[in-house]
Amino acid sequence: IARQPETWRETEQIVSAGKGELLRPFEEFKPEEILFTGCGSSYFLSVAAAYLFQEKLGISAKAVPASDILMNPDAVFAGGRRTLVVGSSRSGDTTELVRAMEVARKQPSVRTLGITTRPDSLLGREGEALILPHVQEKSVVMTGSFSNMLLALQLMAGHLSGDAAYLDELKRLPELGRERMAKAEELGRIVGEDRRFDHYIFLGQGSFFGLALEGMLKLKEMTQVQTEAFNPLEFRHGPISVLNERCRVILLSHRLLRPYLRSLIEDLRRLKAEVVLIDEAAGEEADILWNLESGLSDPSRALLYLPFLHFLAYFRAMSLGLNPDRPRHLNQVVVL
Ligand code: F1P
Repeated sequence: IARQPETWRETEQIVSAGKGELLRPFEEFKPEEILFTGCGSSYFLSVAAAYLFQEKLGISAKAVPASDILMNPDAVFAGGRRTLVVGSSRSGDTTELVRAMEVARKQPSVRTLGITTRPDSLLGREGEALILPHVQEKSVVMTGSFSNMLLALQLMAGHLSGDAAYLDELKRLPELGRERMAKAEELGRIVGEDRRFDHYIFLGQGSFFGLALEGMLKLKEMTQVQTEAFNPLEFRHGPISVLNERCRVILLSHRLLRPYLRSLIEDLRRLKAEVVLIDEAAGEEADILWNLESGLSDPSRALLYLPFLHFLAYFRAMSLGLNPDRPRHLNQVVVL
């Protein structure tokens, strides 16, 4: 978890060195739509990436689970638009993802691009793929691969949009991440070890919804505790009924949420939940507030939230006497 910022620098160099080839599927093929796909964490980073691409490039982009492409390509590719499918997979061998990419390649107006950490995997060997070989994880649970694959996609969006300010912000991430690691670990420990709570809710707006899903999945995988993720205002439409004093809400703030933040936090606290707010500004009345003070815009800041989310799950697992690297019922690669 803690070495992530070191690996971000190398990802930036790999994308920068290979950008000619990497951007070709976008620039030559000129997709009308981009579909980001994957399974588990790799699907959740796709959720974040799709939002970012829409925001940065103004192109229609969405995330679909790889199994949707595999099981119903006619529905997924209905309309026959020129579509680029970007499939992410740490292992590069997850069955649904590998088969979904095969199915996609057979469609008339579809091109594919894979992202993986394993050069010798099925995804790494077939079709066009970006490989991040410096990110090798022993743990069953994915942490650094998530942030690095997401960063690679952010960098691509930066190069494609020609947004130099955005690229400069992304280049600062290794340094900013390193500076905030001790705080991420400390806060992850405080929140993770607090046994007053046994229900965790992660809320994230826009691209941060993908991060909320990732925080939820890490905690669920490592500890099997009850945990959910929602878009912040959607949470008010029904799910809010679960709140009580055993609920902890982790709120990943976003500039778009700012006009609604105060009343949302008031609602959550009135219903007895404790709120952990990670924000880029001070001033809101949360139970715990971490002001990141990164100076980064929202589309660049995503990676700074991840070590905290990972540490939270790690410390919760450790405090329960569980091995965070080897959760029950899980393997590094899910094959069908
Ligand atoms: C995807 C994934 C992980 C999850 C678990 C099983 O793997 O679902 O998100 O943590 O360990 O695999 P991949 O396709 O990215 O290798």
